[in-house]
Amino acid sequence: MTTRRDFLRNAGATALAAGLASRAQAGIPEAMIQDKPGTQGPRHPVDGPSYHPVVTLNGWTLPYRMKDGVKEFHLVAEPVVRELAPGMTAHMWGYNGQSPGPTLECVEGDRVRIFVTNKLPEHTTIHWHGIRLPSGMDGVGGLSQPQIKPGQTYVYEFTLKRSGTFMYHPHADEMVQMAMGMMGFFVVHPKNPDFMRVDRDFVFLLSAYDIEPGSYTPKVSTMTDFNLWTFNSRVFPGIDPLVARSGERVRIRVGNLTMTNHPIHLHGHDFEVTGTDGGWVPRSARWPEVTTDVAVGQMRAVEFTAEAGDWAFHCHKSHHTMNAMGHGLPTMIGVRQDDIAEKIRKLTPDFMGMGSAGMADMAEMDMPLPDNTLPMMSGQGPFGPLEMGGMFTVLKVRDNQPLGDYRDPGWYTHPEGTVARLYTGEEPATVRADAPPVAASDLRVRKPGGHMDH
Ligand SMILES: [Cu+2]
Repeated sequence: MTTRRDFLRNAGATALAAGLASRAQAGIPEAMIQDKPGTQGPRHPVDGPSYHPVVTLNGWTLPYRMKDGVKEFHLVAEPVVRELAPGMTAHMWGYNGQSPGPTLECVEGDRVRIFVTNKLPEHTTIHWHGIRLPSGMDGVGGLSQPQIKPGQTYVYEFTLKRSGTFMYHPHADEMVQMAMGMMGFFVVHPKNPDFMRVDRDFVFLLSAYDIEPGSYTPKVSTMTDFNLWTFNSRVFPGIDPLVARSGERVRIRVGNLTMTNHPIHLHGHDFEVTGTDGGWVPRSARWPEVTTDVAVGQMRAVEFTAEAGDWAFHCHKSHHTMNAMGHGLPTMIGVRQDDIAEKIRKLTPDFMGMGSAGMADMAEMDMPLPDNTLPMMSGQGPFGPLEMGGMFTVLKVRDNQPLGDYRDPGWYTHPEGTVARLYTGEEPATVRADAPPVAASDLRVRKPGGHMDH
């Protein structure tokens, strides 16, 4: 992680100063811009009721100002440049300098006033997904309001009646604007800071992009065949780790604004789904899981007690832990290519026969790639290449991680005798199990015929 506590303290002071400066002015609060993709630490409230802030993975929380008892935010919809991982940037649309936009954090009972300025080349709106509000504040262009034209600023104002985890996104030219990266999180904390209290509370959105190798702008009409599967518009190895201390209660809130479902899987723990975008899940309705499917337009908050180690945390669709790849690749497992490769190389000197024993060797190959294109799988772990991309990161839990410290602690030091080891003894002879005899009655197959059973 790029942020440190002292940096955070300074950032908080800057926000406070900015808040004071803007308070002197009437009208719209200034729009704060963030152009760095690193995870910012929690932004503690400087004003209004107390709460335990969230940490947005590879993102940040938008500062607010208080004006006459109303929390005021300023979102700017605009073209942005987002680094998806070192070595690749994308030309997207987002809010306040980033895609996704900043997380908004409020408290149940807050009155909010959100100014939305449109700096896009086309009209937009913002829909506040999951929040109960007057229908005219719901942000559906044409249905609940006129679209916000380029250059205009609209004001949304409502009272947050319930705590929970919500999202925001355009409801105007939605296919294009969401394919370009326009979305963000809206967290409403409970009025009672001890209700559903956790020690660490992470949030991020699932989003997917289709960016041709060598290009920068997402294709906006792709329906299912995306090639970049992201946590908060980042792909592994560009996604920061989730860091915790052993024994801490950890919550991870995951919202899905892609075009397909994502079974989100955590190693080394079992968790419970404690919240959806409809609200908190009562204790009696929870059950233990290690994977939870987050369907399109859904949010799932999971909670668990952190156990020491380095634990993979990823989407369980194996294509979603890969970066841009050709889905038309033939399976070459078991195909001998050495003789034919020599012949092809005479015609195309760069040709490499590959994948005869799977595709793992491709992670180690130094293949020439087009500019602004990431390898299909990459990342280096303490034991070798990690062979991952896309929706993958590591939950790093340490016994001695300082409270409130989100810095990457490095790789886990395994206690002696707790790492899988190479066997170097004798190999016993292979023994084939005898198949038990099959009874004749087991082979009776009834062929379909007639409708006598109907
Ligand atoms: Cu997935």
